Amino acid sequence: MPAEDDIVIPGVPSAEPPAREEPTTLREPLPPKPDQRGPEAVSPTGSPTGAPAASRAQSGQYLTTAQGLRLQDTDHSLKAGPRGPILLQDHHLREKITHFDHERIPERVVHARGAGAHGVFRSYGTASKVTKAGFLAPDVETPVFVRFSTVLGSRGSADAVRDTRGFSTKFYTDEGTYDLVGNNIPVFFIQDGIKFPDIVHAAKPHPDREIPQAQSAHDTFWDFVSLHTEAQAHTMWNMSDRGIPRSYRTMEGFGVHTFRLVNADGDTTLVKFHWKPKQGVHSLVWEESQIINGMDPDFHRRDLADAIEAGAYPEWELGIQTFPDTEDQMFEGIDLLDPTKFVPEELAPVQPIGLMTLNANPTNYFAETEQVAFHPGHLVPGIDVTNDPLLQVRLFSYLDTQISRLGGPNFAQIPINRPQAPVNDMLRDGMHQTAVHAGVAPYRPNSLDGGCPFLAGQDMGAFVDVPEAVAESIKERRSPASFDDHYSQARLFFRSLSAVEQDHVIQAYTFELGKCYESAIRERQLLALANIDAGLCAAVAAGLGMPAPKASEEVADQDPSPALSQIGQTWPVAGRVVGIIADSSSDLSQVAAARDALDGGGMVPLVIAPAGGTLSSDGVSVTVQRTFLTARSTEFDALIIAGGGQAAPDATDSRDAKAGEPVESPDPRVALMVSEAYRHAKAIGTWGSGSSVLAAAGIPSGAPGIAAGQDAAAVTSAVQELLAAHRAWDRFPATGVAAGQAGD
Ligand code: HDE
Repeated sequence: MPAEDDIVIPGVPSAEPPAREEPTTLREPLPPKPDQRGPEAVSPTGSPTGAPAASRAQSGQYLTTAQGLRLQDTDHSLKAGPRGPILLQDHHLREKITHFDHERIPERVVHARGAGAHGVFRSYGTASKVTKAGFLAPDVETPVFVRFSTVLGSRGSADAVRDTRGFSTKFYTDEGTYDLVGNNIPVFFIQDGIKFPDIVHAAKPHPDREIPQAQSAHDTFWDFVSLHTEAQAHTMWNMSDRGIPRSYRTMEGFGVHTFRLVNADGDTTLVKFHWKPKQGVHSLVWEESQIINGMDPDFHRRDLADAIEAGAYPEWELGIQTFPDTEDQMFEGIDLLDPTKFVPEELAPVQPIGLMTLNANPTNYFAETEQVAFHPGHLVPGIDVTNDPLLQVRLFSYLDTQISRLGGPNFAQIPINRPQAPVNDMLRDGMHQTAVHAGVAPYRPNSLDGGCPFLAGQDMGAFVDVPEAVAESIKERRSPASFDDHYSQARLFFRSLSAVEQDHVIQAYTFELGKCYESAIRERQLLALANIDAGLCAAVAAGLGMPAPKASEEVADQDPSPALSQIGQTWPVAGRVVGIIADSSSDLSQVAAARDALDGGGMVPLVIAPAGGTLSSDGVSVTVQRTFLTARSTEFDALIIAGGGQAAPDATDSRDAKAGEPVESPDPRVALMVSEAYRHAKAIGTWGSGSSVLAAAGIPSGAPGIAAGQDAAAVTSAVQELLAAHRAWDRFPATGVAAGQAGD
């Protein structure tokens, strides 16, 4: 058996363990951790510099000013005597404080809270028939940077809120940077970008009290979506389990809009982009996400970084749904220019075109994740936009917002934003110019700079706008009639879910509307639900204690899309977190063996014990990562109970309120942890005295998702198998609704 110290638990803060004494030996700054990477060393104009990766990090052994002047003291201001006033002359003090005063930049208007990672995209070449994009040719590898985000919350808000998630990918291709700026939900709230400020104002905290933070469960949000019923389809996805993903690693991603691909012959194809997580699509349950937001507001950020640090590199397959580029831009009755509509996979299969692997954490959050600037208009030859009125407004918005967020027009020169293709753009000067442009003739044509730069032809990699015909028309503010269907896809989505997922949707609407103050808003939203599904409407109305209204519109039924359900398959378990509850009475060789087996399977095993330090007996010792005080069930995807029988000395409500009244056995925090895991449909394994903890937590023996036995190895592998199915949903009988029946 390997020594248990071989197991590396992610979360180590720096490249070397610290010494207990303050270090005094001169040395160069520590390198980044092995799991970290920074932006490529390219110049502001995209040329490879050949500089080492760490060339942008701090250098030298001594503390200096920003001008490189060595300093002797940074803890005392220059004063007139030890008790005297501080002198204006103290340049180091003023520089330090002035820089600090300006450390923050405006956060993103939306998607302010995010987490990023570096990676690589390898193309299968299967898209070559429909696009000439070089990075989609066979076996081309392209560096990428991805930023995931929530939409509503501010920069410091909690991760596990109910919300849409952003999924933005920057491909540093040889032909210029391509950005795919998508979400984890394939439809959007509004059909025309002119309403974006309105939906965002409605969804953000109320302007008077600035509450609630990062939530849609409030009056202004539901006021908007019940008045603009085109928002009902997206809202339905948000109220489903998709609104509370387990991890950024377990989310699908969608380009949302229809894009236009162009191949080498100039033929065009309409497409929708999909990211399919190799880890499977997996969500939290609502109580779990509420606890997480208090226990660990950084849950998703930590999860992504830990998984990468542990070598469990998350992967997504990029896929496309393709549609003929017809004049009406419709497919099977679905308007491809309406961003509130998606195309079920059963009608147009998602064809895989490449694999993305995220394999390095950023070295510096601010430099990379905060300063990265995406734009749906960053295109490459072979990928073009369509006239989707939401996309058209985005094409304006992103460039505009970066100018104020990143302090001027030169944000493309920030290292994370630098293209890895030569840039010769004739854009000059401006705030924070870091290029040193040569020559005298930044205009075209010129003769003084030798005519440089030249225009490229189509055969030299130039981007050529697709010469799309624009129908003769009148100038007007109006949407096409096909945009009037606001309910059929919300119905399609709801009716495609399994009964347990439908129960979650009912719970989410009932919770959110239950948080609204105004009954008129609740009534209006119930009217929308009546048009979507009478059973759903009746169940939510019952929870609100309100009458269920009748449908007011005839809504077309569509075939359900089984691909929309997240349940019923198995997925890889790498990166999943398993808590092992143990104490000094546990058989530690079994605990160590379980840790090794889980670690060997790519999971992260964390030992939870009455106190920190090490558990030792019979010559075996096991390092403790969590204690009954610090642990909460929400950190773990599964629990193994290998002890925890006796209450620890701090198991009293005066020392840890969650212990409640003192009891002798088991420790009440263990019983709480296990009962929460049970309620959240998580796998639980037990051996030895562990089964008594199950009984104390009120868990029936033989319940689904429980692996109990005397053989620790068999229990561990059974837990691993249960984890592969994500949750034991059959633990609780699902009600769902008899779609369209109840309430009729
Ligand atoms: Fe965005 N959006 N958006 N959006 N969006 C921004 O750009 C905007 C929309 C999305 O990780 C902002 O750099 C308008 C759809 C993501 O840095 C801003 C409209 C989709 C991110 C902006 C939309 C998105 C943003 C804020 C309606 C999914 C985070 C800061 C026309 C396809 C990118 C910034 C990151 C960010 C505007 C609608 C996704 C204000 C006007 C639809 C993932 O420019």
